[in-house]
Amino acid sequence: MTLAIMGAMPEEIAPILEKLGEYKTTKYAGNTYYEANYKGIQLVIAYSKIGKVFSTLTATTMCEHFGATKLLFSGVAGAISPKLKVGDLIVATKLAQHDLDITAFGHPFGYVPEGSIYVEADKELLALSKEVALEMGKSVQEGIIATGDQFVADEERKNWIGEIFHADALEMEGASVAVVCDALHVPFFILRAISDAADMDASFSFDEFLETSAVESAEFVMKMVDKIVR
Ligand code: 3QA
Repeated sequence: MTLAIMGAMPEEIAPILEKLGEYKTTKYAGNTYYEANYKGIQLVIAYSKIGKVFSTLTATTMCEHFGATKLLFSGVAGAISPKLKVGDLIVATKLAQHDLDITAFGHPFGYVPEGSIYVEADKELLALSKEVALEMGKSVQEGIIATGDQFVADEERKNWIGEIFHADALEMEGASVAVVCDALHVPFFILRAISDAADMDASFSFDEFLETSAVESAEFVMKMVDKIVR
């Protein structure tokens, strides 16, 4: 089995690479992929670069070129739900693209023909994450994540995304990874630790908490890997 672990930014996968120590490095289509043997399974790890297009390329490459049969995403997100504070973890139950808009034709936001507004995460991986949360004594929220090619630093935009998509957090890669994995029938799991509240202070908060929140997320994802291996 090959398990993919993906992030968008270098900071999001650095804590994972640190845990592995030894790995093989391959360049492919403008990204670096790290392959390692971990407790008897193959891991392929990469950061995509920011946004839906790069994350689509990386998720596709991990599945189609490196043969990943499960994909875990680890990273940070902006909070929409006031219950989510910096450092808190959110597991996506389903994801939507908040910037996909053909409403001029009477379609709802996030929808295009032959697509769907939401893509649901793998139920088994969600169940596993509950076990991990219990064992770690961590409170992990499940919720809807909205994705778009925009760093949201605006209360109004954030609230709009929250209302239209019932989203609890937002980021820039989850839904595109979800679309790829869903289309290729690869079970996926998207985990994010909050780095900011997508408001006017978002960029400062993000800069301050990117690293610590990325570590929170990475530690949880590695516990997930340990569960999958057993
Ligand atoms: C945005 C990163 C992108 O990969 C999405 C972080 C956290 N808070 C967010 C918010 N709106 C949208 N997404 C997020 N990730 C980084 S842009 C700054 C890059 O700096 C999730 C996320 N409020 C690079 C140095 O110049």
